[in-house]
Amino acid sequence: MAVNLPPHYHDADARYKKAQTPEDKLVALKEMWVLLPKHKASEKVQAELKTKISELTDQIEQTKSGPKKAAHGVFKIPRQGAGTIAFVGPPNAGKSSLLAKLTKATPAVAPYPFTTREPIPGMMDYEDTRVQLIDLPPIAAEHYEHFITDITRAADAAVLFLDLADDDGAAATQAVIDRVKLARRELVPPGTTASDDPAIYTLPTILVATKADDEAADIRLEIARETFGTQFPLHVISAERGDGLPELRKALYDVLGVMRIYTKQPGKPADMTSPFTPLIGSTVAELAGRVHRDLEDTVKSARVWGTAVHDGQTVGRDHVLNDKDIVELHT
Ligand SMILES: Nc1nc2c(ncn2[C@@H]2O[C@H](COP(=O)(O)OP(=O)(O)OP(=O)(O)O)[C@@H](O)[C@H]2O)c(=O)[nH]1
Ligand SMILES: [Mg+2]
Repeated sequence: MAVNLPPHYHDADARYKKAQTPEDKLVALKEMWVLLPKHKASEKVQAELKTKISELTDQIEQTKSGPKKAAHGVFKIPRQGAGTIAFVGPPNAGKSSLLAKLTKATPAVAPYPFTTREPIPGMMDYEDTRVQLIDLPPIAAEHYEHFITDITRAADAAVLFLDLADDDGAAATQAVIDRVKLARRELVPPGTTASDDPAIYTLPTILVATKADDEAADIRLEIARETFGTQFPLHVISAERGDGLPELRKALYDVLGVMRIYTKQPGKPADMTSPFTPLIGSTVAELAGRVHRDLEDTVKSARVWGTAVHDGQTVGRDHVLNDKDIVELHT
């Protein structure tokens, strides 16, 4: 879709391109953000601009906090699967234990805090899709690894942990929310619209209360519900006994807000083994862009088998697809 941009926007864009310092670039980008018309047709430009502003803000702050801490991109983890979910939580809460339960990854687990020092990815199978989970070092008021800021921006959602074996579990979890906020990461319930401030990165979040097998877990769970019950969807689990894990797997897939679309070639059966996973509400053109970059512009129509269509019905490039549709793209 074409976006009509006001002339001042192009002036700011020119200043951005000429700017020599990150600070000047950021000023120009923020002007562009204010001038950009915010509607459906400009969604892609909005997203690109937001990412640039967020990245540059992080970069400037990391440089300020000393060259040693500006470890930009040291732990860049390539995205894989239907989406990426970052584990944020207090020390010793059972983050690595959960990763070990849900994926084939083998992180160190130990009965003392600060065991995990680096991000550790793992792939969780969910039906015929896979979700990338990233275990992270613990977060506390006085303990924050700066690379977490980068890893969380690259994530689509977060799991926030609460330790039901710890009397101070709720306070420790609140400290995590507050600490990531200082790094401009806002943990919000799924379905919340993103912050208007492009420097703030919004992460749809599921709260996971761990160690439900602990003998005093029930009373601490009451406190957790009172503190966070309305703030985030809550899942109560025990990595040790396996309680709540099937439900959590589903929630981790659902929080990504994607659907499964199977593609087929004309005259051939559909490939039902590895679906594409565009965001719910995506059109034929958006799916085509995931199949191949160039296809997003060149696709003209599609034949669709699934819900809301007759089998094999021909639809246009702006047709909105539904979960589990089978699609044959035509250029
Ligand atoms: N009782 C019980 N203990 C658990 C459970 N999950 C983890 N633990 C224990 O909690 C301790 C910490 O587990 P980790 O998985 O290392 O916790 P973490 O959050 O990754 O810890 P850090 O990396 O240090 O932040 C270990 O002794 C685990 O065995 C559980 O479901 N029940
Ligand atoms: Mg750990």
